[in-house]
Amino acid sequence: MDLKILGWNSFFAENFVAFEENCLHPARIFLIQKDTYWLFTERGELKAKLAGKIHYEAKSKGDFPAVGDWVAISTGSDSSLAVIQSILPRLSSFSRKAAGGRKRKSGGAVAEQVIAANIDTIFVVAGLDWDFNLRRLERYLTLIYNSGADPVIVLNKADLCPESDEKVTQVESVAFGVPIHVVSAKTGQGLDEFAGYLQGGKTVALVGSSGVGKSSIINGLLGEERQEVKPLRGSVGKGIHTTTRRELIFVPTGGIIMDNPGMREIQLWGGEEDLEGTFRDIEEIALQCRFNDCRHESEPDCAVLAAIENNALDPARYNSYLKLKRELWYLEERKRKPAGRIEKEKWERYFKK
Ligand SMILES: Nc1nc2c(ncn2[C@@H]2O[C@H](COP(=O)(O)OP(=O)(O)OP(=O)(O)O)[C@@H](O)[C@H]2O)c(=O)[nH]1
Ligand SMILES: [Mg+2]
Ligand SMILES: [Zn+2]
Repeated sequence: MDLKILGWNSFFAENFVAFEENCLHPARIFLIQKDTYWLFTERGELKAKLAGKIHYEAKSKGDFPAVGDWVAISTGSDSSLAVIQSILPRLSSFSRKAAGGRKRKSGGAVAEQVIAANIDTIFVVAGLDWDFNLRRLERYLTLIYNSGADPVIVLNKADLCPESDEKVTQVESVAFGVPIHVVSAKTGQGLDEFAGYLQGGKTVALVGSSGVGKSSIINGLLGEERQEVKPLRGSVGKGIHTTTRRELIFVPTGGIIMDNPGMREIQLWGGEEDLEGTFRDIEEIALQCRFNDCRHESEPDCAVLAAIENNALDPARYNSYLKLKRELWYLEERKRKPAGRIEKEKWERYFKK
């Protein structure tokens, strides 16, 4: 396989020089099954294990390879089982906070879960039927702005919703400058618009709730029923995932596409600065606040609160902004301190008032 078609570029080549001297080969992970890593390489597909060194040195989940990662591998004499010796730096990484924090009440460290690495464009797929939620879109966009990939919004199932214009307008009001495509995996409407993102060497990923039609869109683009799709009579929207693995798939007309299981928990990972992209309108209004560090909660001469008063800003969007901001703040704090201490300090502050 030609590495360029796999997404190889000068960034990875520069970072690979040192490994090349050690006779290692470049490879890209397209699937992970437990401890087995499936790779695309110049010589075709290979199976690999992780070198013990990566296990020892990993400080958190985020230090392990993810689907989409470029890695440096050594191949044994029989070259059937390769060993991943190192992960190349990522051009982008789509991450969320690892789920399962609730059990660790005592406050373990927060961990990053890298869902996909080196993705150029992330498509947030929403259904024009039941799965339509602007607040969830804001959450996805915030994660994508943190990832370094470009966001695109795909509104699927256009065949079920003849009045899509109004929904497009609603989406436009929360996603500034983000391309929006109205498609139907069922009729094929709009699928040709994907071609622009899927040129050779480009990797795109589809994310969104279960049942919105991610796998159906991929099948439509491939022209074959490669991905399993939820049977029609199945209870759509009950949170049962049809797709259970993340995988990179070659599109015959060019590019690589990644299918994902539906995401139930979209726990933010990133910093408050990621909100700037998602809430450009609010950030712009905030330039008029009296205080530079205005939190837009109760400060005098707050332009954001004034905008809500004047019906220039939707209170639901404002609340979503505050909620995501608090979440990111809390995440920052937890990266530095255990959860128990943050709670304690919060109460101490409360009683001092
Ligand atoms: N009417 C209509 N139905 C669609 C369309 N796209 C997908 N569906 C149906 O929606 C259901 C869910 O589609 P999937 O492709 O399995 O959804 P998914 O997003 O991959 O779901 P998970 O793999 O669980 O995350 C299936 O019954 C599809 O046939 C569409 O454009 N129009
Ligand atoms: Mg699927
Ligand atoms: Zn303000």
